[in-house]
Amino acid sequence: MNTHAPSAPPDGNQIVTGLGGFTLSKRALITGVTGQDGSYLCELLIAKGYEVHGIIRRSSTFSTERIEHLYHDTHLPGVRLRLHYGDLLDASCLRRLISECKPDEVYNLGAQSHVRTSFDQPIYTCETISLGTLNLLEAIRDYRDYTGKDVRLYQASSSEMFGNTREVPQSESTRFYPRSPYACSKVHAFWQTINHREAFGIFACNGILFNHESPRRGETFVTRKITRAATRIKLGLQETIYLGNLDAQRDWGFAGDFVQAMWLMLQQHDPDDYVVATGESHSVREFLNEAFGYLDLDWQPHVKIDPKYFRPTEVNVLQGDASKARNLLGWKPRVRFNDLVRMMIDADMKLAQQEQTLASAGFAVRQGAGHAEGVAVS
Ligand code: NAP
Ligand code: F7E
Repeated sequence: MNTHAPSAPPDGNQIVTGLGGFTLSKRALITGVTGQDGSYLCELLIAKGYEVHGIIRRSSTFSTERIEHLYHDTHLPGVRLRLHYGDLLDASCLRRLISECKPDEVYNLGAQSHVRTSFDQPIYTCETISLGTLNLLEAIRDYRDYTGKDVRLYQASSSEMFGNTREVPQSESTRFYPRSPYACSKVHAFWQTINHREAFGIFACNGILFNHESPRRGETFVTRKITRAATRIKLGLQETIYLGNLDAQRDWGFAGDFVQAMWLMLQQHDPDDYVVATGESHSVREFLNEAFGYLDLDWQPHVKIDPKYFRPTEVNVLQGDASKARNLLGWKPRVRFNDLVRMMIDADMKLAQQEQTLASAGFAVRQGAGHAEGVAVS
């Protein structure tokens, strides 16, 4: 494996000096590299001069759309992103990848991350999140025990763990009350991470991240479902969007800001757990107002309620208090709610315009998740 940095990374912090005065870049291993956060984190780490290794699942179609712009033929010199097949459920593969990649930092972002889906697939959700995290922690522990090399771990914990709490805003000291198989699994992974830290001295941090969105957000999460539908409605490609609970409130931030906090946690002297949030909470209804309003549209005639999008147990209000991250990590969000909505609408408008061009040329156009309700469980 080529570990030599081809050129000086922009952030001098990230250089470690090897034997003989070579500069070696830090190495990171990311699970969930093909997801929304994985793609932003990959960009951040590459910009900081890291050599990034990503674990992808084998699939009959490509799942690398979000990181295509970062991927180059690994036969070329100086390549910074390398992809490996693997799965969080495959413990032996994780062990092998850690001993081959020799990462300084591991970011565990892989998960069945859809809360509504977790009610339909609770066991699979639990396996990927709870067992998957434990598989990774154990691989790191064994690697450290055999080689003496410390590996730092970031665990993607979630505000969903606060669930039905009555405390607003929620901070690191708020009691968890998970309300879905997804959230229960994340609570298990959260404590497993802390236990490996306390029992085995692993440098492992939980980032308790509140909802964060972007133009790369999966199309069945409510924000992207709305921005995809609103732009398609604006161009006459779609008439209606079917949604569930419009009263739920979320603290929505920008994924590009949130991955900075992940990295900062692993640069500290001691491992710890941090809430990462904007501190601002809005309802799904307000998101609709903002998104359709930006397009000079009234959302009401276009939105229909479909009970299948209600959750058996809902999380009503999430609003984070990220004082600890602000004070200890120096982290703060740059993108506020209105700008986030506009960023997503602007990006989806480009997509809708491409679809319109294709449609007018007689090509079949893929329908947005907000329209293809028959298939998508969102
Ligand atoms: P996402 O877009 O849904 O991406 C999930 C990633 O996990 C994908 O790369 C997926 O691979 C991978 N994955 C799924 N099952 C896997 C398995 N068994 N083994 C290995 N990889 C697997 O999620 P995200 O929004 O980027 O979120 C990243 C992490 O943060 C997740 O753990 C999520 O639960 C957590 N989180 C997210 C938020 C948020 O608001 N975004 C907030 C708090 C916590 P494929 O591409 O092959 O499906
Ligand atoms: O739902 C309501 C829904 O699916 C937000 C994941 O990244 O953030 C995300 O989980 C709210 C809920 O995200 C629809 O009932 C109404 O109250 O966009 P969502 P989520 O469940 O908050 C957390 C922090 C994570 O950790 C997760 O990985 O919107 N809602 N109507 C709807 N939601 C969806 N998906 N679809 C609807 O039609």
